[in-house]
Amino acid sequence: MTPAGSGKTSSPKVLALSGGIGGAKLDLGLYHVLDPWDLAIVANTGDDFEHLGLTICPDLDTIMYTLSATSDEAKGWGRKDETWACLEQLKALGGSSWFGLGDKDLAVHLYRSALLREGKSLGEITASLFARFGVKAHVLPMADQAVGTIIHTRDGRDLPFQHYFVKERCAPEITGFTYQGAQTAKPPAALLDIIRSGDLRAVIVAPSNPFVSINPILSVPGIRAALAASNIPVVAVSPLIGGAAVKGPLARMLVEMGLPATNRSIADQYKGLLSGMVIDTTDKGDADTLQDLPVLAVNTLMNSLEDRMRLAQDVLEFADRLRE
Ligand code: FO1
Repeated sequence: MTPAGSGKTSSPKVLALSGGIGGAKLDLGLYHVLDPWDLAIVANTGDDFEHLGLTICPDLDTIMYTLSATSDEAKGWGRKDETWACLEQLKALGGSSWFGLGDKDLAVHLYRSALLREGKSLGEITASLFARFGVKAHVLPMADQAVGTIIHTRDGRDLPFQHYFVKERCAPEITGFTYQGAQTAKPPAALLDIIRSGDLRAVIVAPSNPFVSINPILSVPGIRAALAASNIPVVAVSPLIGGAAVKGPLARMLVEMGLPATNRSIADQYKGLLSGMVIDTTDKGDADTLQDLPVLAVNTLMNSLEDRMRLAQDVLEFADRLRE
């Protein structure tokens, strides 16, 4: 079985469920320790939005820039060596400039949006973009249809994710999430083929935010069920270290939702799905609260490429042991 749009003849061996910045770090480690075509990534598109007439897919783009070594590593999103002439001109005109669109990045949004208007699917466009960036892995959006993460706030508003995250800098207190459009979205056929191929060695839930990166993927009908029905080890890497997120509002979100900022809370988000969990050495003691799950405690902080590769290798070996 060959996933549509790829240049590869055999089925992937590892599937990662991934959000943007933190997820992409582990994706890169996996990309380097595996034959790249053995890696498939299903990316969150719940952060996607329409802005200035363009369709923006931040997590897909973050993964694409990261795997093609064209990302701004300091920010974790956008392109390296970026210029901002268009945004500056837009600002001078009094246009909307709260979302940081660099000139190089804009080319991707223009390309994608034009092809969507011509009737191409997001999956087809994604395959074409990743190929043009020279990425040799199968990267699939979680659905071709729009599924938008909506943040419900204590002050009674329903904010699209980027409005909460970038425009309001995660300030509003949250009370819950809705994945708008999920009920009618369809899982990509290529993804179900990969899960059912019998060729997968492991499914890895990247250290992304469960509420706004992984649960949106699992909200697409059929994806969670296909994973739960398979006998492939599913291993989650916790995005928390010592009760704090490496980046982003996860710890605050947990507290605002009335949940402790612990690895137990992360595991609970993936109930019925996990074969094991990888936590940071700092949190070794949490194994007591995760007695229903095999746990691997290793260094999960990924500062360098070596860290990303080492963690990827640790996670794969852990999954192999769970399979035995
Ligand atoms: N994050 C910000 O904090 N500010 C921005 O202005 C911003 C612009 C942006 C443009 C393109 C893109 O692909 C990502 C961008 N991000 C920005 C990151 C993005 O909001 C988040 O990384 C994800 O949606 C969360 O995973």
